[in-house]
Amino acid sequence: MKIAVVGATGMVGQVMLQVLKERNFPVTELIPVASERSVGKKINFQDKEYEVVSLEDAVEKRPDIALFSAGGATSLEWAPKFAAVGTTVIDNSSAWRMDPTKKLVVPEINASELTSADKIIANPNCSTIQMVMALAPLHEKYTVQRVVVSTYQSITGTGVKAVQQLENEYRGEKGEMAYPYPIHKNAIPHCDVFEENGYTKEEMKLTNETKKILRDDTVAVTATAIRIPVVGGHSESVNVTFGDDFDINEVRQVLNDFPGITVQDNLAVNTYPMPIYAEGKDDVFVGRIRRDHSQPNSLNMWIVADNLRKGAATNAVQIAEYLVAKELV
Ligand code: 2RA
Repeated sequence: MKIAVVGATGMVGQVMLQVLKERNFPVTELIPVASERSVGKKINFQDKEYEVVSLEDAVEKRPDIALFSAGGATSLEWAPKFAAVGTTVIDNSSAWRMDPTKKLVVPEINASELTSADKIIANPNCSTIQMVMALAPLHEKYTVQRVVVSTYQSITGTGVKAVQQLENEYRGEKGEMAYPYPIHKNAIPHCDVFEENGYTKEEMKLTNETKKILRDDTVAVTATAIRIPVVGGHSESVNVTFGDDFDINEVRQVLNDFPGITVQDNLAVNTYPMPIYAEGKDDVFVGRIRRDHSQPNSLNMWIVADNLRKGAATNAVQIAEYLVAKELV
């Protein structure tokens, strides 16, 4: 497979290369793509050295699959150009996610929707992926009616500038700000930009993308997305109300049986998910599963995942693996 990674020098792009290597994805030729200032840089991949090329040059190489993580504007302009030469694009930006003609895919949930006609496929937002991974099997069993989610998001979701800001603040040094406020010893209720309705784009992604992936517009989701000084992954406190009642032990079993989920839920020995243990792993970790006694058919759970892996790079590579396995590329 001729694989392009667009945004190869960025944080998610680097993890995409790592995941392709770890999972022995059948790469016969890698086409690392980045902005003009990175063109010519050398990248080592599977014991070979590749040169970073421009988008123009990458299209001409006609890759079989292009993994994009280069921002929405680049995706809107260039994904159609790659698709036009027969490349299947898997895009990690928000550009195509809510386009009714494009599939929004978490492989364990809805990869079966994919066909060879899908030449631009959207990777959901990181905070959406980990939440729907837990909601999907429970929706199937008990019918999710309403979700109230508060997220505690890693600064790696913002990128290198945010990590640098935190490191500077640790050292008491001034530097470029990724956020309007200090992030060290702080929690900022502001992920992405605010919309007219008082919610941020990040919060509306949780609301809108969840409905599309679960293929059920009746699922009501309200979200509060918080940025915290953590690097290992995103954490989410999720309250769910179902149409049907449930047995809490059966809920744990349903979750643990779902591919890609690990239940960590044993209070007797302080076992619950945390970003320091989720970092670098591909599973979604679920714990603190407990009935919400304040209202019928409701429960709380705590969901943690590495936002750069299952929240971005690994999910995209898993979509590519599905396409190859089903001979859709
Ligand atoms: C964030 N989900 O965490 C967004 C984009 N990665 O900032």
